Amino acid sequence: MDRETLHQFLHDMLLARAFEERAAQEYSEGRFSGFLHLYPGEEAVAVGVIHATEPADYLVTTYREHVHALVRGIPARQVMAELFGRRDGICRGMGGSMHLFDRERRFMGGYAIVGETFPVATGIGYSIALRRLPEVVVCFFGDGAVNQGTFHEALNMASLWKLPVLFVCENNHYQIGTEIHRHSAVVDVYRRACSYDMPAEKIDGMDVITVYEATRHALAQIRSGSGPQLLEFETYRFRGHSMADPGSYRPRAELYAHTEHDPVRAVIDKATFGYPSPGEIAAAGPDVVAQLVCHPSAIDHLEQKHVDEVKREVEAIVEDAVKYALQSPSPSMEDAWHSLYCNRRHETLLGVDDG
Ligand SMILES: Cc1ncc(C[n+]2csc(CCOP(=O)(O)OP(=O)(O)O)c2C)c(N)n1
Ligand SMILES: [Mg+2]
Repeated sequence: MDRETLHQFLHDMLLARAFEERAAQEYSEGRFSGFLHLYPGEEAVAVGVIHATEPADYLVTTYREHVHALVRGIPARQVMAELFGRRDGICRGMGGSMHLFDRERRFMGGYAIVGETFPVATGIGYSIALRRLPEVVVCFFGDGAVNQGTFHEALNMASLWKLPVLFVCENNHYQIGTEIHRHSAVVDVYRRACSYDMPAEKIDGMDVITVYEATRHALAQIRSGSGPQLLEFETYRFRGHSMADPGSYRPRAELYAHTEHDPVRAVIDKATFGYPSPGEIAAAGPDVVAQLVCHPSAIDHLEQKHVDEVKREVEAIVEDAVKYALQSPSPSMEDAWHSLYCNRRHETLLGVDDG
């Protein structure tokens, strides 16, 4: 792992956490409303997966997607303004938290309906295959989506036609308050893929470097034309399902056990992990040296002062994003008419001519 990539991971993981915590604060103080599903605890999945993609690859995500949008390169200002429902948001304030969309960056949404991402991604995969392009579509979904019919229909079709789709399960073990073993007969999501003869693997979703490497490997195979794959990342959300959910159904001990594996702290530890002194190596013996050589961050570590710098940097980005959102006006009725789908030129489905 080179220094630049490690630095970028660290930056994006810290930005993800800071952005979401600030969104929670702004929401609690009443600066915006609607549904708000946050991502703390799951950052390594979006950061690792999306960094492994190419800019020409498409992403289809769920309603828990602010971090995916940020990692894809949508400026924090435009994501925050969208949460606030303001005109300068990425969807001009008319999508909100759950419906971020940016065609230019091939960020194809933000979907609120559980299981909705499967057919959308499969359709995009079909269009890529028809045009024989070296592109892939990444389809994010939660563990709670795998009992929807769309999951099975899409996996079957993608496998049958060898479509370039990477199905990414963010398995945080809960579908709102229902734990996975209460909603699924098979709790290892990756095992479902064998029904459709699709290669699949379960991966530690709390380690951004592991996520990145596994995704790169899968994407290279898919790009070479071998057909779709499924990766199940085991992760955990540190907050409730949404801001309306205190998450009281989870035992405290379970939450604490998972926060011990905080992916943001893990990436800081990896990034700042340096070589031990010659004396420490001599005292530790040859096994530890072998382990260090294999350690991805042993190649080029960062110093604590770099981490502090990045923390200040992301705090400034988030602060600026909130200021930007607050100064942006709400969309007008005219903006709303312009955003309506038209069935004919100048004629909206509601029959109002916007000129
Ligand atoms: C078709 C449908 N049914 C029910 C809901 C209500 N709902 C919203 S989120 C959710 C849980 C989904 O859990 P999961 O897929 O594991 O994603 P997570 O929230 O854990 O990221 C449900 C049931 C919905 N949005 N769509
Ligand atoms: Mg879930």
